Formats: sequence, C-alpha cells, structure tokens
Amino acid sequence: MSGLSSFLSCLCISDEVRSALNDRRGVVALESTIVTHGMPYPDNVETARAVEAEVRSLGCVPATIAVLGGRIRVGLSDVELERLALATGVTKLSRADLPMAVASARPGSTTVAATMIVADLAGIEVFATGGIGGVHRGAEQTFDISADLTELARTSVIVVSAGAKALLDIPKTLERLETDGVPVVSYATSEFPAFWSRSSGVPAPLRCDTATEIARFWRVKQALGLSGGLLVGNPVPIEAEIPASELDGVIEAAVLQAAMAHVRGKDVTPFVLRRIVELTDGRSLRTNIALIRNNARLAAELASALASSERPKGRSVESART
Ligand code: PSU
Ligand code: MN
Repeated sequence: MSGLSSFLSCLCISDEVRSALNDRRGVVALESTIVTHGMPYPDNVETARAVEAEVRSLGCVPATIAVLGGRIRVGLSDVELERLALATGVTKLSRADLPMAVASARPGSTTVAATMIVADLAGIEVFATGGIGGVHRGAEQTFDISADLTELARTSVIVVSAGAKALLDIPKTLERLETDGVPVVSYATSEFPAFWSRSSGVPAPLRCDTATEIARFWRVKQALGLSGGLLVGNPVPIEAEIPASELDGVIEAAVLQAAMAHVRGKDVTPFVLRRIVELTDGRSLRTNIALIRNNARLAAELASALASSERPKGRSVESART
C-alpha cells in the first residue's frame, strides 16, 4: 500500500464537511474527549448537539472528530454522536495513541492535541474546545504537562478555548506557551481567562477585540511561514461564570483527592473535572456547557472571516528575493 493511499484510507471526511471545504464555507472542528471523558450522559450528547447547532446557526459546518471502526472520522452523524456519548471504554487519544486506535480499530475520542492533528490533515483551520490542557499544579514534582501545549507549538490550527482549566497552573502554562512561540490572544479582555472564571489574575499576552482582527493576525502568521497554532482565550459569559474566589477551595480539594487516590497520566483531568462537578452540585457543569457554546460561536465567526480570505502559500526566500 502506498503512503498516500494508506493515509486516505484511514481518514474519512463526511460529505457535508468535504463539500463545505470545497465550497470555501466556514468549517469548525470539534473534539470528542469532552463527550466521552468531560461530561456525564446525557449532558455530554446534548452539549455536543447544542455546540453543532451554534456553529450551523452562524452559517458554518461543524466537524466533530473521533476514531470509529479503525478510521479517523471528521464529521459524525447524530446517531454516531449518541453512540459515542453512551459508549464505555472509549480511549482518550492524544498524539501518542491516535495511530494505535486506528490500527487496533478500537473507538477513541480526540483531545485538543489529537483534534488539532486531524483538523490540520483535513484542511480545517479553526477548532473550538472548552479549555486546553496545560502545566498541572505541582508539575515540578509530577512532570505532568499536557501534550496539548506541544501540539499548539507544532500544528497550524487556531484553538478557541475559555483559557486553561483553573485546575492547572496558569502562569506556568503561559510561560511554556511563550517559550514555544505560541501566540496567546484573549478576546475582548486584557486577562487570560480561567475556564469557569473570566479572570485568572494573569494578564493576556495579546488582545484582539474582533474575530476579523484575529483572522488578519492568523493570515499574516501564515504568510510569514510561521507554523504552529494560535490559542484564543474567550472568557465565559458573565451570567454563567463562577468567580475564582468561589471555586478555589473546590479545585484545591479535587486536585488533592486525585493525588491521594494516586490518579495518574491521562486520567487526572477527567477525574478532577468530575469531582468539581460533584462538589459544586452540577454548577460547574452548567458553566462548562455555556463556555463551550460560547467558544463555538466565536470559532464560527472566525471560520467565516477566514473563508472569505485566501490562504497564503507561505514564505519563500526565493520569491522574496525576486
Ligand atoms: N475542555 C473541556 N472538557 C474536557 C477537555 C477540554 O471543557 O474534558 C479535555 C480536552 O480534550 C483536553 C483534555 O485536550 O481535556 C486535556 O487532557 P490532559 O490534561 O490529560 O492533556
Ligand atoms: Mn497529563
């Protein structure tokens, strides 16, 4: 089997997404780890549907990404989404285990890192999630740093998030992104948002106030041949936020419980998110749903702005000299 045909045979783009890309309509990639590991059923499938509807309401096409039946799927049907939301034993996939899920034909859901890889393969420039993974609190002991950060450094996709989850060490997360040269843009705020809270107390490295501004920034980055992602921090709507002061104790308790239960590796984030939902009686889940929908709307605005502007071919020293 040639390299190209094996690549094509494992990547399956739905007809709807393919024609949207061909017709240069806005397409927004969506991840599936939120569905399988981020929320309980039925909130997970209801949220996934609501997020897809937000994207459509702005004239764009949603492309939810997962691995099913040994193929990387870009764009799921409603029945497939429901099945994924109900399934148990779905693997949470990052860069390291994405090929294994395809090779073994076991179902897998994609994290921010894996969704970026697939979006880039499919030619989708914008991706909406809840919050990225980052440098965990106590990383100086555990070395727990999400592969999402490495992916942002190498893969050229815009990730619209509500910031980094406040269970992380936000200043260290931003330091790491700065080292890797990943632009971090807060949307219509001067602070980097903290997922459930609009404010993290940490200033945003860059600020844009409109989707058009972000789109222009992205096109210039591409024209200069600067590969890698762009992270957008879009604060949760005021009416849905939980102020950091109210959540700090809960997060600390949940992180401590994860450590005491010896939760490790990829299980840490789902465990802590679940505990925070329990400790807040479901309030953090409602905030999580609101912020994902909000991110989907901004991502769709961005995808529309980008669809009407040409993708530059990238820098060429030869052409610059002539
Ligand atoms: N955003 C949410 N809920 C989630 C996630 C993001 O609102 O569950 C997932 C994303 O898939 C992200 C992952 O990539 O959490 C981070 O996991 P880790 O810290 O193990 O890299
Ligand atoms: Mn980790």
